[in-house]
Amino acid sequence: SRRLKVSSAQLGPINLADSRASVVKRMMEMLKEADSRGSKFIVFPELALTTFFPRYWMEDPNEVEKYFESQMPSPDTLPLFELAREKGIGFYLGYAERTEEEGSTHHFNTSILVGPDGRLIGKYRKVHLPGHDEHRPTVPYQHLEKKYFEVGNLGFNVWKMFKDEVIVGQCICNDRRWPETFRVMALKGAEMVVLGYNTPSDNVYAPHEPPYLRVFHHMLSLQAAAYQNGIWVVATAKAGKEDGFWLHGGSVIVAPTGEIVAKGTTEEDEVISYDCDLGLGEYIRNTTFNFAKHRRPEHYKLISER
Ligand code: CDT
Repeated sequence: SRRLKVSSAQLGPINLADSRASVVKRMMEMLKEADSRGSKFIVFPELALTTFFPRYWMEDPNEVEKYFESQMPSPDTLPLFELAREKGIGFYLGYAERTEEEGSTHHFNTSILVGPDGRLIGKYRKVHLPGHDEHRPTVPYQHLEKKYFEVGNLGFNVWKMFKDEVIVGQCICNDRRWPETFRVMALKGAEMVVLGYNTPSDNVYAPHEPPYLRVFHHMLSLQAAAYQNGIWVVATAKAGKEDGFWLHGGSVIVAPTGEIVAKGTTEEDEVISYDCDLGLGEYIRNTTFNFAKHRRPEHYKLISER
């Protein structure tokens, strides 16, 4: 059967004082660990190179720019790309992207898929940007993704990876809470969807929501998405307390049956791995969720209109 050994490489906290080079070093250590387990594909978190900076209100555009990458690989990330290529490992990486397009500068919350040969295979720019764009002086921290990023302009796509053995889709953090994200990629043939996330343990808009419920909603979304589309889902956290601001862990690998087959137990740098049977989702996609046979898109029109 077709198999792919996958690892999720969760990062513990990245504080404001931590350099990109120090973070890349941590990622390289985890890549070596994944390699020693025989993994061929590693999923790193969203905005993996810096602290989760959208929690900070910044008025000076030059201060904001410090968190963005204008090229990838960048000088700081190049050693990670080189090590991955040397080991023949593909990966997913999230970062803040600054790009010049049609004569103006744009900022996106971006992820890329890199093949085991070091080639850039695919890019995704986050579509569902949570939070707000105005300063909220009364809350303990901000969630300014709507201020610092534009809505992604590339849509939800899928790519053939590993000698065309598997069709992989990618998304980022809040996208995982929206069923449409996974359904569009599944309709394009995705067999595995990978993503990174930074999720505060408390809900700044609803302080009564306890941390356990935040983790439950995270798992619920991923498990439902995996089962309802017959796909593997790999989700990787940036976790722990970044300068005191708590992000929950719970990195997981979910089978197309909706079952969790590997799960992180810490909020620190941690690698979890699983040898995925890529054919496992076929029976689901051929029976209960046989899209061609059973979907009724004529009754779903409202979804794309509103
Ligand atoms: N990074 C990210 O998208 N985090 C959001 C937090 C939402 S609370 C404003 C998430 O959905 O996990």
